[in-house]
Amino acid sequence: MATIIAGGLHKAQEVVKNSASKNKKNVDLERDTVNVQTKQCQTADHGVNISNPDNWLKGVAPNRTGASLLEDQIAREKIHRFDHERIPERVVHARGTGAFGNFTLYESIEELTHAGVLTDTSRNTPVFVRFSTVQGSRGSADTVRDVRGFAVKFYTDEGIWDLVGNNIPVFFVQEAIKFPDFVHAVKPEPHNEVPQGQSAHNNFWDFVYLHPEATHMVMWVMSDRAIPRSFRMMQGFGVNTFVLVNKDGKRHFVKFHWIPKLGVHSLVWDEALKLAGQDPDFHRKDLMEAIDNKVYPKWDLGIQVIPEEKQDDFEFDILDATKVWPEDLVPLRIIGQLELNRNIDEFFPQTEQVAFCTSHVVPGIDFSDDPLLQGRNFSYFDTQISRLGINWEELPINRPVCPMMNHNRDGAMRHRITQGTVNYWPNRFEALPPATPDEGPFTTYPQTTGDAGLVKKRSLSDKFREHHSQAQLFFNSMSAHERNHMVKALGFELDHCDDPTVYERLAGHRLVEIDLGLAQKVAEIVGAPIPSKALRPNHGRRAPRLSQEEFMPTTPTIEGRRIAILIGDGFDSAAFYGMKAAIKAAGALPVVVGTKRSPIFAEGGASPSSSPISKKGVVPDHQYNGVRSTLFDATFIPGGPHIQTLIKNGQFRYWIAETFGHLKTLGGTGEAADLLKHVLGSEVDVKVAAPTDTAPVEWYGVVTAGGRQRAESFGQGFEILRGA
Ligand code: HDD
Repeated sequence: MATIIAGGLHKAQEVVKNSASKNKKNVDLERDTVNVQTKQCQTADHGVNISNPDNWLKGVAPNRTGASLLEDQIAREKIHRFDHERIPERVVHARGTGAFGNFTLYESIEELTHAGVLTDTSRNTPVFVRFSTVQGSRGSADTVRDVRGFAVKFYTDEGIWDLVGNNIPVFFVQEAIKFPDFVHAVKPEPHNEVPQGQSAHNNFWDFVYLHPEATHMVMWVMSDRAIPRSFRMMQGFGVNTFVLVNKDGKRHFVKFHWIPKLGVHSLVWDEALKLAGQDPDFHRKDLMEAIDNKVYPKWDLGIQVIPEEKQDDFEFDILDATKVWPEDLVPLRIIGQLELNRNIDEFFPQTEQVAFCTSHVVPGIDFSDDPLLQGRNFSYFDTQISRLGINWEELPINRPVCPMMNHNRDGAMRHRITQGTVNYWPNRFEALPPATPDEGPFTTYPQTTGDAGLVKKRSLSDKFREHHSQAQLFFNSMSAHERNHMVKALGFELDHCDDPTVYERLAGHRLVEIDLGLAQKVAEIVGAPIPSKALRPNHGRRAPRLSQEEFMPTTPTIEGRRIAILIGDGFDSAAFYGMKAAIKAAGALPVVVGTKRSPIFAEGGASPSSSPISKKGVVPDHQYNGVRSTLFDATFIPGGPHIQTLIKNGQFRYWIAETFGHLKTLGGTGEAADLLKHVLGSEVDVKVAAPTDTAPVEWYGVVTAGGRQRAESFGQGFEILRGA
């Protein structure tokens, strides 16, 4: 993966220096940023220089080691500090990674809100984004089947706005009070703490059966959305229903969406499984690498808006987080762009200590009565106290970039020193008075209940009780291969449930509520009685944009993709350099994988004289045993006599077969066709492409059938692998 340290200065720090004038949060963080790569000598935490950080002070007799002395305050400090390095991991979303960036607006939505961040098109609002998985603990793998968190902290001129969303637009439960039950059920089981990073176990599926409101979300989690190719290639959703308030005090209901410019793409399940072992940090490294290579990930911000007077016009309750607002009913409007362009400097003080809070909104944005959101607004602040202490908002990553001043004081680890003799309001100096209307304070929308007969009840409105219509809508909207993947995902998960009550009820009841064919297929796979009757008719409706295939970029692109080039001694240098340059020119990352990591020479013994490394040969980025095809989006093999070496090597043959099996593009020139045909057999379609501007050598494009037929060729890929 990419080199992180460049000439002593982290690349991210160079960006800070360059963009310091533009990004207020970068400037703010510089106050607390130091660089370890200086020649300053080590000191103790209280500043005293230390000459021996390696040996504990001892009472030493001649030629003896001697007893270690408790007196050694330097050794004790080092051990004390170490003993207390860990803080509680997040109770959910423990595994994650973050990056800095900016948010800009394409257009003002001042008719909907008076929030500066959504109306001032000249602003460049700093952001910090943390992506995460939900179930696994901090050290779990990135590519597990799970929901991904997509939490955005906007450092606006009016304070922090935290939009804490996921890559799936709906949620498992409707009431916040159900969240602990849900999390207990999905997390490792209490008696043995198994499984890690998976929902494939009895308790989760038992919960799903017993909570029909989880059905819709479960369909999404069993779809390809739950195994994204990259954080850069997934959608984000605020999920909850928020409120926008304009300067005239009128409110609209709103849902927020992030749409990736690179399109929405997923791994196939076999890749996800292998990557979890081969490179558990796959997504984390992918994000850092893209930013280091200046292929900055970008998302459009979209909003769906429902005016207050239309809130009852839908068959679902618009405050129900288990429902989407179908885009044919509530169109999506694109208003702004998020770009991530700076990697973190240090994981703990930034990604681990960043603390999001759904209750952090800015004037012009407010909360609806969405019952899940109301509960979240209590929970996040509370959990940060347990993770970080009461002064968590003072930490550099969490503090706002606008002025912050009030009479809240003290608590463990208070940093701020406030001068003056009063710490209460009102006071005789009129110090820190409340904001006047001209100072743009946050004012809660003066909502009236409108109900004369208001009673206190633990309940939800009637529309919250319909749980299957949108699950059907989602399933109906999938392409054939997406459905096929869902059948397999359900098969995998339920195979890990050994309690027949769990898998029989799921297949025989819950899935039959969605689609009889789906239930029958899954029942057969997992050994449950095969249902014969649908429990409800399929309404047959579809919403195309629920399928991630609808999010392909309008112009196909390989930008930001990792492409392996396989070589051994005797490769064709014209093809190698030509394709490498073409890959770079298209914004992708060529990674050379060789038979060894010492210099490899082209056919004829040397690389062309135009190459700076001609005399030394090509030093590959990796040798073949250090990486696997799963880490790349495509593979290119230049022709030349080296093909004979590759053909004889089982691992290179497996590389070709596996790439084919995972439906990725294989390309080659000249003799490379022999390798491809040797491994993949004659049935596969080896297409010869003419040289183009971006691919200036004649090359063979192979092999997978394109587009929607890809899924079907998946099995075929492995058939051929077995035959090879
Ligand atoms: Fe949550 C973390 C997203 C419902 C309670 N949640 C957390 C994170 C994300 C979400 C992305 C990680 C933030 C980070 O990177 O630090 N949560 C959601 C979404 C939900 C949702 C999209 C449904 C709309 N969450 C939800 C409910 C509750 C919580 C209903 C409690 C009543 N969530 C938490 C938490 C966490 C959290 C326990 C753990 C760590 C943290 O807050 O900071 O408070």
